[in-house]
Amino acid sequence: MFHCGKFQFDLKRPLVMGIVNVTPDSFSDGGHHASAAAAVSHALQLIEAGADILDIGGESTRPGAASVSEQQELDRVLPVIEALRSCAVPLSIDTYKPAVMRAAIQAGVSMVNDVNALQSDCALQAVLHSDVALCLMHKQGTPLTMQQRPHYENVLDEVASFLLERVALLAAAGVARERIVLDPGFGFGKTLEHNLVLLRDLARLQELGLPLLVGLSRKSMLGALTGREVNERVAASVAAALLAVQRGAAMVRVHDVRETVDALQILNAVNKEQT
Ligand code: PT1
Repeated sequence: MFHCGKFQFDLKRPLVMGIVNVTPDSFSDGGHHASAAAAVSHALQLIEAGADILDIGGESTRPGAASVSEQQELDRVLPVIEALRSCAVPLSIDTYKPAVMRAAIQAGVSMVNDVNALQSDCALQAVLHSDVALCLMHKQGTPLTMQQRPHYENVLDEVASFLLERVALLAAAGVARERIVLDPGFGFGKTLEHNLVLLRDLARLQELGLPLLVGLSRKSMLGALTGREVNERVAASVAAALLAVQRGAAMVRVHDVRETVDALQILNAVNKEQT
């Protein structure tokens, strides 16, 4: 069982997390979704398309992205959370800032998705006395510089031991395992080869015994493999999501919800026949 605020999932089928960006640089049309109203209407479309959960983010963490102030991030995400709080699916806040976590939990989110794995000062305290789910992600470096010279002796071992360490810390603080999902952090301080190794051997991370979340949607890794620009990576993203689920991912974080749901329905039908 995966506990996500007042929601629960048995994880018998993979979950689709729809991405709701409230950042002006997120879309090629120069900030169309920057306004809260546009983000909300985009979010409602993702629910309609079959999203199981929505991940709301007010600061881009893609390579080279600049950080935004706490206040700016709050101004972006809070109106969106408030407008969506009574929608049919749980809301996740994509943030590494403790103040944003606190405000988002107060406003009704069911999950905190932290690319910094709750390593910021006070991040653990911000989530401890709540019932929200927690996504702990691995990264090397910070978004501004992480793609400059990623280096690992063994990327799988290093990602696994980092995540295990973070889980142990949360367990020691009294966080129930049912609240935790783990994410290898595709594209966060990884070369194409590192990303491919992680995806190829994702099943090894399953041995950590917690659900895995995978975010590959439209990432540069897919651009490197296909030669396609970011908005032309839908097919590659769907293929990557399908491969991730086949290798054990419990949840995929995607832009293209409808297409991903369709693909997973085929996989689910085929897998059902096996049992
Ligand atoms: C992710 C993720 C995330 N990715 C989780 N949260 C982003 N849990 C934001 C590129 O290489 O994978 N897991 N929140 C977006 N980050 C990136 C990173 C976007 C790399 C693009 C790239 O293009």
